[in-house]
Amino acid sequence: APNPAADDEGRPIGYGRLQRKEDPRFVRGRGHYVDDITLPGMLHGAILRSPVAHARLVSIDTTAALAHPGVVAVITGADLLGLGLAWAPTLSADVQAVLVTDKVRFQGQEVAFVVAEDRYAARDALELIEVDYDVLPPVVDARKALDADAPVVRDEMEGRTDNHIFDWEAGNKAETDAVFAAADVVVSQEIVYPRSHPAPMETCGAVADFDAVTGKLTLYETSQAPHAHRTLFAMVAGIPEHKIRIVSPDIGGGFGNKVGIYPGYILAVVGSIVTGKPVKWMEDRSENLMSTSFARDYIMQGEIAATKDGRILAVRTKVLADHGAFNATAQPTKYPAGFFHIFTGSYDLQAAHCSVTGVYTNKAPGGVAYACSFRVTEAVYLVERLVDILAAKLEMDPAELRLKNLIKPEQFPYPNKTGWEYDSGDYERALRLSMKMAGYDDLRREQQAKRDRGELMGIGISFFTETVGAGPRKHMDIVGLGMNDGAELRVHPTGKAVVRISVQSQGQGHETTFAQIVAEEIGIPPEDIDVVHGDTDQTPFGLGTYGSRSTPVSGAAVALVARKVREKARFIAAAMLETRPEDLEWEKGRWFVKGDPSVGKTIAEIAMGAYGTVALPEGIDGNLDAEVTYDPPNLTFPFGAYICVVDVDPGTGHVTVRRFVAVDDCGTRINPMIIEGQVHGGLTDGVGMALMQFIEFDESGNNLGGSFMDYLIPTAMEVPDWETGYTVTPSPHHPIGAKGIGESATVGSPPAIVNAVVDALAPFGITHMDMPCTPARVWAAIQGRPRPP
Ligand code: PCD
Repeated sequence: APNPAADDEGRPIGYGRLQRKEDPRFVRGRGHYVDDITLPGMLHGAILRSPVAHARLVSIDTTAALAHPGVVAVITGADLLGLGLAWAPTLSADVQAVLVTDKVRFQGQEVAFVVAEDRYAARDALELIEVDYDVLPPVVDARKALDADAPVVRDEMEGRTDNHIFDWEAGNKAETDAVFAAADVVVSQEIVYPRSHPAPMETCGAVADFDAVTGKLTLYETSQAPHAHRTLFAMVAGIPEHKIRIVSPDIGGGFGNKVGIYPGYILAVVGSIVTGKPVKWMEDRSENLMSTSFARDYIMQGEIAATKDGRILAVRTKVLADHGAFNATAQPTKYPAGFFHIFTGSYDLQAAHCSVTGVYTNKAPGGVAYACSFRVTEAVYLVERLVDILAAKLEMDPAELRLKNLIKPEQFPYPNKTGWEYDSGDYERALRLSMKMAGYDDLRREQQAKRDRGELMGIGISFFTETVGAGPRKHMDIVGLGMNDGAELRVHPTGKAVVRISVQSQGQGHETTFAQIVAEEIGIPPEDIDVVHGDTDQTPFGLGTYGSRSTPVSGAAVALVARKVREKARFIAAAMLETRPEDLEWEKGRWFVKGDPSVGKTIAEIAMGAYGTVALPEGIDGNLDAEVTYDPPNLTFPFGAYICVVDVDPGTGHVTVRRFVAVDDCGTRINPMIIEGQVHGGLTDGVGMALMQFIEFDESGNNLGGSFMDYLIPTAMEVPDWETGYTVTPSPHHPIGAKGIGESATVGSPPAIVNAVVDALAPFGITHMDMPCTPARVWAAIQGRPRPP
């Protein structure tokens, strides 16, 4: 079979740049999303949301809404209290109000649910619900959340008198403080990673269909983790788990936004139980931006210590984490700040320490890992900004400073100072390649020439290490569920195969890449392998797609299940050839007799044999199927070197990203075309975060980013032609050596862009600027400062 990627793209895996199998249906408009689902007799739900951020609920009158033509039911918090469903557990051992019972805690919070014959009637009836709010002063600024006089957001919790959620730390404080005390140079900076939102193209929604006769609930929902949702629904709603089927059909982007269980999903289920009909709920864009999981919102006080000749010794940081009104952040149980403790970055340090304090505020709940494996994004941004600030202080070139401090290839597996073991890396090679691709020295010369003319050009570097593939059951779980994944492979009699996987694609192309993994392992062409996912009745249990874990965990499961089938095929082939299994040798797609290659059986022949009449050896049953559940021994640590070139207009403060070079290393590359697409998407996202998008609130707690007029997302107009490169450093513990790639570029690009903007403004004496670097902020930053000579 053709393998166009074989020679120049690292180790070839299953047909390289294969066109995506899912695209024929997407480009023809034949995708099937939640909102495309219409069931007989289906009703429509709509949510009434609070216009204020903090208020006591005095009364709620639904009489007029109920009388509105087409309205079938109106559900309030009081109704849910009666059903024991007013509060639902979050993914972080907190609870969240499904509908307000006592107090509104953020603007846009769910207050009532209308079920009607069509979506227009449901929406119209919302206007007829009369709610009396007793408005309270909100706490909006996390810095004020722990003040003695701050309003207490969660006063419904027994004995609670403040907004403190957790304190968490990693690393060794005493050791770190000692290194800092003895260091020649220390720089410190408050660095804010502002609140942002994943804003997937498709908003969240669900169709709930509860069959009162069979007692079975079928729930179609926009979910990145259908199996985990099934278990949680069983626990929350008391429906037996085997009576719940979750279907996550085509999903129009997840980016972390579809990991959690939102009140809307639960309300659709309640609506279906109450009315006895299927109920659809689909949120609109503003609802998505205002009420579903936000990301980031970390205020980080960071410090870095070094010798005067630029040897980095230690980093430390204190973080204030704003979790909004309910702690609904999706992180492995042991890590309330996710994988933030990889803030030691890609450098060989003597010591490190971080402490994170989480607080409640009157803002939407969440703290989701938006295109980020559990807070890696914040961690990478922190250290990469600090390294640049240190470079400025030492008057060293930021590339040179990095090259001097990167972990060396021979140091892997590298135990960092906060408990991670980096699996593999060759950092200097990646950074040198990015510098070569960018023409780094020429860029610096160009910059100098422009500075001499008073023009503002900036070059920004970031070097990042991610930690993806959560995760080993000895280290992590989400709500008690170990983060493992199952895979089942069936080869039919005619040699065509179906692989059932536990993860759920939201656009990443799993139907293609997972078929490629199987193809590589057993030699059936990818077009003959169907990948089934997103339906809990049809797939093995697993924790879902986020944190770039599909390839590291589920991809490994798929490689191993294919190897299991291959091994079984050896026994069947031996029976067919009347020889011993140990006398057979494998070549892609075929077992043959050692020393006599002309005598053998292809996988298709073996499949037919398995289902045929040949006598099978003891312990081998008559099929060519296998299943596995994979527990990864470690996470994978992809890395990359990014270089960004910007021009800044001093008159308007406008930043143009002129060039962007991205060198990524995700170990063995399955489909280079898909990888490039993943990187392009992530880089574009990074431009959004660095330059334009953030969810801001006014002092009353009004969300100022509740539409795409205010929450700006980048388009093709704002981004350059991406220049991508790669190195291949396989993961030593992954069956095919692959690491994740899906989030690398969102993690690595914001610091490169901000470093470039700050570098452009360096002649003004500017050493730091918080994201997003909007024209207004950039312009304001240079006002009143002497113009560069
Ligand atoms: N790959 C290859 N090779 C390698 C790796 C990888 O080929 N080495 C590929 C695979 O297979 C797939 C992709 O690539 O297909 C990706 O992968 P990964 O890395 O594993 O990842 P996943 O898991 O699959 O996915 C996830 C991610 C995330 S996480 C995110 S955000 C984002 C990304 O993904 N999202 C999205 N990307 C994307 N894309 C699209 N289209 N859409 C979406 O939504 Mo989170 O946590 O959720 O926040």
